[in-house]
Amino acid sequence: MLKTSIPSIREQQNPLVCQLADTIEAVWQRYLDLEPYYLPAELGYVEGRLEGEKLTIENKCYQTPQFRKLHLELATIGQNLDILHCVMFPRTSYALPMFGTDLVGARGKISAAVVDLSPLSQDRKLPEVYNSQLKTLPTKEFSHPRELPEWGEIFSEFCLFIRPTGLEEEQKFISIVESYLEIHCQQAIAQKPVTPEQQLEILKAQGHYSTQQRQNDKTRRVLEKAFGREWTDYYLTTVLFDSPDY
Ligand code: BLA
Repeated sequence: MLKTSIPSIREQQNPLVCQLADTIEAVWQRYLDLEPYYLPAELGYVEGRLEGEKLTIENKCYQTPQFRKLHLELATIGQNLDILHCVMFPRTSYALPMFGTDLVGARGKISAAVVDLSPLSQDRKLPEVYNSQLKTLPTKEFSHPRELPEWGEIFSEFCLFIRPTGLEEEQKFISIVESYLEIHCQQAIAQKPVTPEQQLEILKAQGHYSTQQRQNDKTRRVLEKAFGREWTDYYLTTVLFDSPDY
């Protein structure tokens, strides 16, 4: 098992952000055979300035037999904004959906909590084993659902996007993310690799997922203000939402 956490910005973040980060890593370690994934050295820990405030980004990446990249990112901007971003990129030899989650908190309150298992198949549907398990989860029981932006056509009918209000909803969100992850990891380790033709389709579909995600202006704006346009383009296309090249 890989060792977790050298002291990190995690301790200073919104408690829900820390809790979700711990939950994600615990599920990964419970189910998957984690190996390190090396980002370019200068991108593991990054500091910039956003309107006079320090923006710190901390990345953790792994790979496994089924996933080419498991990416967990924590970002913090001054005392104001805490962000958790996580995407699991399957290897193109496995017909698996994309797991993604984003948690954005301002001044102690979470404004956006999103999680999805996004289909990569041509019919844009999740495999039946996913549907039957996901539909039992209490995703409808939140008082402030939020509307997805247009680029969010990549998400499944099980995409949960809310502003959680109160501890109970926050904990329900964490528990739903944990369930999505468990279902996904269990399916992943039971999968057999696909044929080369299917692999090409998966490659294209992953490219489309990343292209759409890169259209999230809210993410881009935060990064551009602190690090500039060029760095942000590089970061969006190599770290946050790259497309596989094999
Ligand atoms: C929204 N993402 C946001 C917001 C910010 C960020 C500031 C607006 C919050 C709000 O409207 O309340 C910022 N997110 C970041 C930054 C990073 C990040 C800086 O991940 C990384 C450094 N985003 C993802 C993933 C998903 C996702 C994996 O990275 C979903 C699987 C979704 N984030 C997502 C969505 C919104 C969002 C759907 C709302 C966008 C909108 O309302 O237009």
